[in-house]
Amino acid sequence: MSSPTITLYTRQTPNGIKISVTLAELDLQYNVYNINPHTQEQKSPWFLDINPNGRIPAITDTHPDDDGKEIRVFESGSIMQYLVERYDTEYRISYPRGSREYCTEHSPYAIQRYQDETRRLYGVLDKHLHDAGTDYLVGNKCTIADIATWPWVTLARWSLGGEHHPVSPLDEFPALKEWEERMFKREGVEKGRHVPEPHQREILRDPVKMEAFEERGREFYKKTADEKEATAKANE
Ligand SMILES: N[C@@H](CCC(=O)N[C@@H](CS)C(=O)NCC(=O)O)C(=O)O
Repeated sequence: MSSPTITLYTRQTPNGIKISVTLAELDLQYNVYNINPHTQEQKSPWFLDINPNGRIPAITDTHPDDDGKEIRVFESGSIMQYLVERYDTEYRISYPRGSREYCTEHSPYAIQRYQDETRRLYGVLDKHLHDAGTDYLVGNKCTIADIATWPWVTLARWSLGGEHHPVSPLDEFPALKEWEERMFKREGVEKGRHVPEPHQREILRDPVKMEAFEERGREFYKKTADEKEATAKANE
């Protein structure tokens, strides 16, 4: 088998696994580079050459049809679009073109605003799935629309407020909950969701693991804030 032409630069986040799930659903071989956020590797010059926006995910692809030229793509939506346009020739997770079909300061206002918005969007998805009566967001096959959405829905407990929320936050959205589980059972989702580290779905469903997970997050953001303060003081 020839070596993969695609390298995925990522870490374990919802935007990151959109891409690893897409790659898995398309049965594509690829290399993985695990970006280290603790050293701000996503802002390092070599990575900014790939994504000037300094965020993951990003991919590079050196496809034989491009005469050995490396293609660089960033923004999860654009990457998914690139992958299906180039590699989903049988429209397994897409449709033909033209067819129908965080902050270191605690801000209660911002948190409330985004949690309310998330709840509203879950409601929109739930109603759509209920009214359409389809297995997936667009028809009865899993497409990139489902893959882009699932990573954010499966982490609902986190998006809606962690420890302040019941263990099954999707209970109020029955059609969405059913769809989340249907997606979860897909082989490609299972294969892609653990890249480059184990996925957090199980952690968020276990109150003890959840507390440890949140504590790690609090420590990380405190350390970042302390470092920022120390740098500001040193520059005074
Ligand atoms: N709109 C972008 C969002 C990318 C994004 O926010 N990535 C986060 C991880 S999910 C990141 O790299 N954060 C680190 C930083 O902002 O420095 C996409 O969909 O790709």
